[in-house]
Amino acid sequence: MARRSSSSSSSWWRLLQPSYYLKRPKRLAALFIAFVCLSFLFWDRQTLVREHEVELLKLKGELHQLRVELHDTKRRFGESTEDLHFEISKDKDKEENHIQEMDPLDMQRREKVKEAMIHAWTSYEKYAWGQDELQPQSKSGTNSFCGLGATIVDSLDTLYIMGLDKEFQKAKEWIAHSLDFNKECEASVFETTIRVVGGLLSAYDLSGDKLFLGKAKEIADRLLPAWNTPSGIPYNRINLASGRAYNLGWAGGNSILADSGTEQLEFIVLSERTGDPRYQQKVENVIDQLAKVFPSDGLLPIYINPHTGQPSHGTITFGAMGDSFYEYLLKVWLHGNKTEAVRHYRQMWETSMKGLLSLVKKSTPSSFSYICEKNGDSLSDKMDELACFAPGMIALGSFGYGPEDAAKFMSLAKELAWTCYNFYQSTPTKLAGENYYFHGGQDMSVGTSWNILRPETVESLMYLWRLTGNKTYQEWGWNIFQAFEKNSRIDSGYVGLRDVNTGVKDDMMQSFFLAETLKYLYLLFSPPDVISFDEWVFNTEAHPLRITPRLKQEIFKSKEDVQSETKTKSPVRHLGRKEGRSISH
Ligand code: DMJ
Repeated sequence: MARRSSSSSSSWWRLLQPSYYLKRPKRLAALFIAFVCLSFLFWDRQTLVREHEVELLKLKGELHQLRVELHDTKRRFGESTEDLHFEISKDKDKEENHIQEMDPLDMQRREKVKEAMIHAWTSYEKYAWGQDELQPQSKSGTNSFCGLGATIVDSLDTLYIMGLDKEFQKAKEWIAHSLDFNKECEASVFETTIRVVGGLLSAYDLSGDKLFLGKAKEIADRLLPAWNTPSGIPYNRINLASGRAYNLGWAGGNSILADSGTEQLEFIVLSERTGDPRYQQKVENVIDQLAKVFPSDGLLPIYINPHTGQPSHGTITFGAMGDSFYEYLLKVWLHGNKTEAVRHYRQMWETSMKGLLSLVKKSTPSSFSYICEKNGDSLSDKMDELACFAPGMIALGSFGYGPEDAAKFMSLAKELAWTCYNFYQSTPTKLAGENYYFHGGQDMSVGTSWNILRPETVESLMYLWRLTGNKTYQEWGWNIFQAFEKNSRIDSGYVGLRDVNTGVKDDMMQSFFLAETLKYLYLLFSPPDVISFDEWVFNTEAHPLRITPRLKQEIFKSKEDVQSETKTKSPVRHLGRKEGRSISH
């Protein structure tokens, strides 16, 4: 018996030896026929699967179309369409992932990013559930945002967009039963708005679940007293339980520009979704006050006096403490559908862009464009990685200009993105430091050398890829992702680096890594229709908020405004991937 089985296995083995077929035409022919038959069987099966997939997609498309028609019919007959509206958008966003013909390489990369999100999320779930952030090396949690479960709230929309439904449901349950805002704790108005209010509103806009809207309103109500200052420029800290608001001593009692000018998007959306105008009024008043003191170059120092509303002292910068004020001027305009009601935001943004041009210099010897900071009258050759959101913002805003300016700004956006990418490429770990100095003849050199998993550069790459169609930006993003995988991934999550030169790790997984860095990377490898720029605007923490149809917006406008309203320039045009041009870098 044993001999028979060993002789039969040796005869099978002979079939695999080339010598078995040498000078034996019949055996060769049999082999060839077997090969053709197997290939046919395989091909046939693949074709069947593909045909089924196409059929399925067609049916889903038809279903979607029927829902849209039902939605229109209901609207025409004056019935509520709210539930249906969200049903449609949910299905649409999910299906678009599949409907688009995805490049297999993009698909593979997107899966890797999704896997990174699962790793980050499950690590947080295991070691820090319910706390603000995970400390992966200590395998414990820490509360830097008053214990509001910042990682959970910040991750909601990323989980939703990636289709991680089970995880999204668990996060939702926690928000329903354990998220408590009544905390005797000093919170940052800015951080709480962009992460918590923004995260909850985005989850509401994506899922339609009213739980999120209710919670967003609850925390925003606790933040509102911060705007009760003589000028209406908010205090930047607030006690969540008592509502006592104040500014920090190190800022000399001043309010910080970015902290005061980065609540507009979230609070306007909250007013629109709830029908309560108070939130919108508070934050729009801030812009009205700043418009009164806005300089001709549109550049404000980082400190503003909340009593007088006057710019105080401090650096002018597109980096820390200045950055998102400029970002929101553009984004409120986009979110308001570029209508007359929000025209002044665009005007202020364009003025600031003139100012930005006056800060741009080129390094030697390699001609990297960079954005200087300004102290008094002198420029300092320093740029934060935080300012690397600017290439994306400039590219996004370039479409509102006439052709000549649009080309000029788009080309500046590309140059700055190249610089930011080189912030990463120029270090031994291929991860960027916190800021860079430019010295004559030496191009860039790292200043503060930590990396805390920040998103700004991949954010800009996502915008540039979508707006130019150039796949080079995807390659750059992929290289950055791989550097995170190599240096920052450990068994219990992702950590930052204390030093990008040595690779020494820190002990913190920032919530914006899940909210922003991984989301922007995921979208970098997704079809541009997934959270399309035509329908969504990202807040500064990467939470997409739905662009509001004009009719709803008019609730808060005066009659005169509505009458004089005209649509401004043509909508942003998003290039298809094939339309992209090659870039010289
Ligand atoms: C985020 O909280 C936001 O992007 C903010 O605008 C700037 N800082 C971090 C990410 O670096």
